[in-house]
Amino acid sequence: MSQNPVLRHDWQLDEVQALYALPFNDLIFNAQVVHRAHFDANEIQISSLLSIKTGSCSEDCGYCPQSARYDSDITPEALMPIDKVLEAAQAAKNQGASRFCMGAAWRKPKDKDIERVVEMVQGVKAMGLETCVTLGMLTDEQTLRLKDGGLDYYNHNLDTSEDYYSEVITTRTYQDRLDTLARVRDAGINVCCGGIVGMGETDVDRAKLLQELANLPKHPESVPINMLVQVEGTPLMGTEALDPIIFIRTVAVARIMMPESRVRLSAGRNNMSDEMQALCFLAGANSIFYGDKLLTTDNPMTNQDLALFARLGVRTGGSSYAA
Ligand code: SAM
Ligand code: DTB
Ligand code: SF4
Repeated sequence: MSQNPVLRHDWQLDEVQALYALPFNDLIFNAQVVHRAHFDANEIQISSLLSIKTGSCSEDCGYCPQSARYDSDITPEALMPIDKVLEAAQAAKNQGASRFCMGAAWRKPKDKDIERVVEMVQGVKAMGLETCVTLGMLTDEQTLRLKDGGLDYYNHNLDTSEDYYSEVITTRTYQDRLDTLARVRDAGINVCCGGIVGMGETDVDRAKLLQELANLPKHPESVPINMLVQVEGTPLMGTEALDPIIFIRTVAVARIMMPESRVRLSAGRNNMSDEMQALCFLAGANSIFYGDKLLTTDNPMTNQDLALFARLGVRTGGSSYAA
């Protein structure tokens, strides 16, 4: 359990729903108060993503263009050579990223994959970047190997509520995800865990997702809130778009429930106006994915993000390493 008395892990569903139901101005005000008590309100942390192994995934996540089961037009690629990964990390650092997140389209990695990923982690860390990987389900031994290799963060999302989960993914269970998250936490690796909204889930599902995240034994250090990126060929293509105000409310409720976590405005920014992103920052988001690509889909161009930050008077920062 967390030692900090401000951090709660006993949220009840009706309390989360009550936050969601606040008048918008009251919700944003409350989120700002919490945000300012824990963070510099004008500073945003930026992470860059790289897909180190793309496509041909055996899982059936209904949102994902990398599943082998769906006919999206991505080109599958084997695990990247280390020099190419380090080149991309250097470019991300030169553009100002403080964390480099490497994603692989695996259900679970093989032990020999872990050795190659550890080499990548060590190379990226040597550049002074924080490291994050997202590789699917892990065994105890693999988790400890990543920790010994110096990994800072592991990303593994709950994605949605336990109730809605089986509508989206059938090839692994919610409990499988919780088990991997517990391994990562127990190994002493920082946890990056959030979800996706706009997948056709209900208000209750969104509240339950946040309840699940905040009631983990320790809040994830990073909480990515993704807006579904609808990709042609995936089952979730054509889902009714989520009201942007509900997305902003989700960010604000996450901020209030997990006061010390970096809430990341994650996938979906390419379809958001500057004004909507500004409202997300006002609601307490203080991290973004930065760089022209997410894993396989487009993200805003870096110069567009830097221009928005300049207009908002936002500074980048938040790394645990010296710049
Ligand atoms: N294969 C690993 C896994 O699923 O755990 C790691 C990579 S996977 C692509 C990482 C996360 O990206 C998923 O858990 C999901 O939350 C997010 N994601 C994937 N496709 C997305 C989409 N179309 N829109 C929004 N988020 C997406
Ligand atoms: C997360 O929560 N979102 C990122 C990262 N963690 C790995 C991935 C978003 C992927 C969006 C679809 C794509 O580009 O393939
Ligand atoms: Fe595979 Fe991850 Fe995509 Fe699911 S989200 S299909 S596990 S790459």
